[in-house]
Amino acid sequence: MTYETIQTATDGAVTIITLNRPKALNALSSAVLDELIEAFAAYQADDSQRCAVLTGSGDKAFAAGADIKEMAEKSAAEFYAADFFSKWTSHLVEATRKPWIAAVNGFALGGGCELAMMADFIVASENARFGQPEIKLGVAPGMGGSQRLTRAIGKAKAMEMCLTGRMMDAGEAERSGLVARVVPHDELMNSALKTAKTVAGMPPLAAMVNKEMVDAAYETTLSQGVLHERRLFQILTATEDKAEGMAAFIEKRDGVWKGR
Ligand code: CO8
Repeated sequence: MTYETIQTATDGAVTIITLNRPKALNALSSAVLDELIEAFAAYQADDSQRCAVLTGSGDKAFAAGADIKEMAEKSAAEFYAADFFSKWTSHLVEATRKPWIAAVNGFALGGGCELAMMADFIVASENARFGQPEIKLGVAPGMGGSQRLTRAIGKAKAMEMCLTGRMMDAGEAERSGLVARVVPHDELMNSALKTAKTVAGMPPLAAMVNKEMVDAAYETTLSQGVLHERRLFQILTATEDKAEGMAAFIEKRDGVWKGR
């Protein structure tokens, strides 16, 4: 598949998706969204692919936000009629049940920060900068930033960032719980790929279930979440991969996963 605004590649069982508008700091236009939807659907549908990494091209940005030039002329009626921004959540978050990692290589601002937060976790280069500067444009986050940022780093910092538009550097993002790990800039893709290959080497149904369980913690009460976890755990015990995983442990060998 050939794309105009993104690139895709595979490395074994890992799909690499690269936002590819470096001159516009990988701003997220409608064309980018349409292509990302296709790329993520292809990843989800391909049984040979077990983890994905999303990153930005160029040295400067993961994505500097939704495309301001595209949005500047749109009316409120157009935003509302199109339910603008809704497809990000429905396709990249809800429909993508397999794991994916954001490898943030530079600016992740506005929609760029929101897109990174849709990933299962973020690996950041030392150059990464996160922010929700929409207030400076007279607007506010629209792709989940006010909710996911607050859940990730707490009200005080999220409120400060949304109200001032200030950027958070990679070190602060790691200390605050926004990113899983910070690595030297030149090692970002190697490091993200290594992690993705570790995830891709896991039993695929168990990977999906683990993702679903952790995501449930965002949505529900503790007792409901613990019950949901226990039921999913019990269902997983019926898989061939569970029998294989436990046999492999006892026989001191690596498991061979079937995804069923
Ligand atoms: N949209 C479109 N183009 C962009 C964007 C963007 N979000 N960000 C950067 N660009 C373009 C610039 O216009 C410039 O293009 P050109 O060369 O044609 O002038 C090119 O990328 C390089 O950018 P800069 O020259 O600005 O590079 P600097 O190194 O000087 O600055 C910054 C880098 C600080 C990242 C700066 O580009 C910046 O502040 N960008 C915008 C960040 C931002 O505000 N993001 C939030 C966008 S809004 C959003 O995501 C949620 C929805 C908001 C709705 C708004 C409705 C009107």
